[in-house]
Amino acid sequence: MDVIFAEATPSGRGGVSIIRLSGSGSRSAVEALAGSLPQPRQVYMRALRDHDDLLDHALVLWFESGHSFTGEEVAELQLHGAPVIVRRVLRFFAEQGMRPAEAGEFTRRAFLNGKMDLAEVEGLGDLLEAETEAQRRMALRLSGGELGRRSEDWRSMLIRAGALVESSVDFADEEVPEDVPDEVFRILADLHQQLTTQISGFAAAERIRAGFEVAVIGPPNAGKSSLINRIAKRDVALVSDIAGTTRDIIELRIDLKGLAVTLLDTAGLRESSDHVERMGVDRARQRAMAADLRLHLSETGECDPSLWQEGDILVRSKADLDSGRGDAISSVTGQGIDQLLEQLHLILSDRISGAGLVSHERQLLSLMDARLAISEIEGLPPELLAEAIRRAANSLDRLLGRIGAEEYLDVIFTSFCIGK
Ligand SMILES: Nc1nc2c(ncn2[C@@H]2O[C@H](COP(=O)(O)OP(=O)(O)O)[C@@H](O)[C@H]2O)c(=O)[nH]1
Ligand SMILES: [Mg+2]
Repeated sequence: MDVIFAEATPSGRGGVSIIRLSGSGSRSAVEALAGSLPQPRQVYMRALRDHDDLLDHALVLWFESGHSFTGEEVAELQLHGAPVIVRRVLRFFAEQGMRPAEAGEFTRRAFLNGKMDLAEVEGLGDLLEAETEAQRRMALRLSGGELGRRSEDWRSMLIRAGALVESSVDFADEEVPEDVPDEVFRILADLHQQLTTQISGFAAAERIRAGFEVAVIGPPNAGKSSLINRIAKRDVALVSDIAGTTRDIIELRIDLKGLAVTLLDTAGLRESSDHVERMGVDRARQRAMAADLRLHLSETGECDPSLWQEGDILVRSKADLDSGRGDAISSVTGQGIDQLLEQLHLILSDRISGAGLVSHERQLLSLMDARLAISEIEGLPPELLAEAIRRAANSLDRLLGRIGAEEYLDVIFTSFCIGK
């Protein structure tokens, strides 16, 4: 494989910038700048010279193939974080005939060299995107190979079941077919159960990864935009006493005590003769229905029953206007808003309590295929049973990207940054 290189740190001015190379020849490429680097995995402080031109003093190191992130020979330079230095060093490598890496190409090589399975790759992508504690924790489990280890356990169950089926075929008398041992069905029922647990934990895990959507809805002038702004501690939405001000849906992404939540500010729900406002209201209704939860806000404490779903929250607004509204919130004084966020957090936390490891649709589909293969196997003749076991094992191979990964690779890696 050709040598690829990229800046691994975000481009721009910083304390330190890291450039990384991968492929056979990475070490000598860096040595051409830094002089001899005898030992792998040892950090050297070196002057970098492009011929006679001193470029920088930098820390450099390299990893031998088989002992690096990508599985290939890898070298890394820690430069002073000035764009002009980075530019010169990148240009030097390009002039040596090396190639700038594409987005995610280092990780792609790690996958192709068997350093990571596809679920770990997805976990790494999640980790790089993680914004909240819950996302970070989940991404670390996935990128740390937990699904791969679980999958190995499932595979050994399938291998054991398969061997038992084979032996019942081998020893069967031509005339009297041997029964498939009960243990086969016990193993497969156990596996079926374990897969079901993972599959049922998908929705919650996916919510942690992608975040929850909470729609703030209610009549015009209820104070929806003011509440969003109060939570944002800045003006994200236009506020006015003119009903019908908010028309498009405005999204506010917040970290709710570790959970990623997108709050949606929507057009006030009312009949309107204004064509554009009506479009806004229709859109608000659709988005609100699809959201994970609706926060119904009004001065009166009423809500539109056609939009109410189990688990929604009903809140009265403008507590400061009327001392009788004890349980109401105020976006002017801030009354009740912390409690409201606390309540929201409790409800959403409850929804992720059964979260499993599987948080990507691709992973879910493989598990569902595996489960389907070993469903309704009672009474199957040994050949069909062996076939079902092979299909289940195939699905687990797909889960880890051992087969059928090609169609996913481009999608996964284009969402990675260059340099990862
Ligand atoms: N006194 C008081 N006025 C509020 C409060 N929240 C919003 N308002 C006012 O109510 C009007 C409508 O607010 P807005 O946030 O645009 O409501 P929306 O149409 O539901 O988005 C504006 O004049 C706000 O200043 C509140 O908690 N207390
Ligand atoms: Mg509004």
